[in-house]
Amino acid sequence: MRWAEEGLRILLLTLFLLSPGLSWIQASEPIPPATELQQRRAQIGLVESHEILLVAAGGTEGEEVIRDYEYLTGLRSWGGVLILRRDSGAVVSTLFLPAKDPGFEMWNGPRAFPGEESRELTGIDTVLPFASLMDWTLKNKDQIKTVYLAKPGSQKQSLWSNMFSKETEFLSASRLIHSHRQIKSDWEVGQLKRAIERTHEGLKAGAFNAKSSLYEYEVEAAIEGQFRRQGSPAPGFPSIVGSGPRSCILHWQENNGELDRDGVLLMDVGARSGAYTADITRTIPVSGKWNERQLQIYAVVLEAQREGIAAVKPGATQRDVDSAARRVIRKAGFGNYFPHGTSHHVGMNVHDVGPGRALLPGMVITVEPGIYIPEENIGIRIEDMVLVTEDGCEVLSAAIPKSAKAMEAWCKGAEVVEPDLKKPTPKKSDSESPQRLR
Ligand SMILES: [Mn+2]
Repeated sequence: MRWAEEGLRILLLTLFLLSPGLSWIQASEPIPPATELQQRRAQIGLVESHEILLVAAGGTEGEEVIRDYEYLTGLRSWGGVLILRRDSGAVVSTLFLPAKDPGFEMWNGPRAFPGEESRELTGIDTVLPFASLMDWTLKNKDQIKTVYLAKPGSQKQSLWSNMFSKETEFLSASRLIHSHRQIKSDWEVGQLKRAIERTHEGLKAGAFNAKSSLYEYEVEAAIEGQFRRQGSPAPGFPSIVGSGPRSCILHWQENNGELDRDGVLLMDVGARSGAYTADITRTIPVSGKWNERQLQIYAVVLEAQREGIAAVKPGATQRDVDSAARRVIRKAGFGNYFPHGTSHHVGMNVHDVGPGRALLPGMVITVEPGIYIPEENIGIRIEDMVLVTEDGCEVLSAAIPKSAKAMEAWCKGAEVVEPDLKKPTPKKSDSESPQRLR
C-alpha cells in the first residue's frame, strides 16, 4: 500500500512537472479554439501590403487588457503586441510577448510567453519575444504607410508612432475590428449562453434572498456570489439593484438603500463567461406579491418587450425595435415614463462595439423596455438578450422566467417553466398561460 501511495505521488508530481505552464491560463475559462482565432484575423479588412494592424494589449501592470487584443489573440495577459499584415493574399500574424519571467510569475502566476505553446494556443504564425519588436519595425518601417492602431486609452499614440517613419499615417483600428466583433460566431453565442445561464441562477438567488434581506447590497451579494460560485470571473458590469425610489434610477449602482417592503426591486445584472457578458433585468415585488398597480405596469412592460422582440429580424433597425416597444407603452398612457432606448449590442462589452447599422444575422442585442414613475416609487424593467437569426430571432435568455407569476414564485424559491413569450399567447388562455412549478 505504501508503494502504491508513493507511486501515485511520484506519478502526480511527474504529471504536474510535465504539464505545460499555459494550461493554467486555459483552466478557468475557455478561450476560443485556434481555428476560430485564425478566422477572426483572416477577416480583418487589410488590403495593401503597406498597411498593418497593430494591437497593443495594454502595457502596465493592473491595466486592463483591451478586448480587441483578446478578440484577436484569445489571450488576457498584458504586455503583448499583435501585428497583422497582408502578404500575397493571406493575413500574416506576428505576436510579440514578454519573455518568460519567473519573478513576475511568482507574484502574478503564469502568463503566455514566446514559444511553441503560445503559437499553438493562438494559431499565430510567428510568436517572438517582445524585445525583437524594435528590430521588426526597423526592418519594415520604410514599407509601412498606414498603421491601424488599437491600444488602451491610457497609452499615448506617440509611443507607437515614434517607432515608425514620420510619413506613416496612424488610423484607428476600430473600423477594421468592430464590425466583425458585432457579428457573433457560434462559439461566441455559446459563451453568451453560458453567461446567461449563470445570470439566470444569480437572479433566482437574488429574488429568493429579497425576503430575508434588509438592504439592496444583500441581494447584490446573493446574485454576485452565485455568479462567482459558477465560475464567472467577475460581473460583466456593475450590478444595478434598486428598490423603491431607486428602481427609477436607470444606472443605480450604489445598491445601499433599504428594500421597500411594499415596493419593487429591480435587478439589472450580468455574469461573464470568459470575456463575454450577459445583460439581463428582472423586477420583483419585495413582499413576494404584486399589488394591483405594480401588476398593471408590469403587464404593460412585458407586452412592450414582447412586441419589441417580435420586431427583431435581419434588415430591421434598433429604432424599429424601439418603436414597436414604445408604441405599447405610449398606448397604455405611460409614454412619458420610458426615458431610454430599448436596445444595445452586447458581447465582450456590455454596451458592445460596432457601427450603427441595420440588424444582421449573428448580432446579439438586448430588448429592455421599462416604465419608471418616480412619484410612485415604481420602476419596472424587463431585459432579455436576443440573437438575430436568418429569418427572425432567438431569445437567448428564454429559459429565464419573466411572467408576473414567475417573479412571485422566484421570491418563494420556486421556478415557473414558461412557454416562450416571444410567441403570441393562444387566445383562449389569455390571462392564464400554461405554467407549472418545478
Ligand atoms: Mn442593458
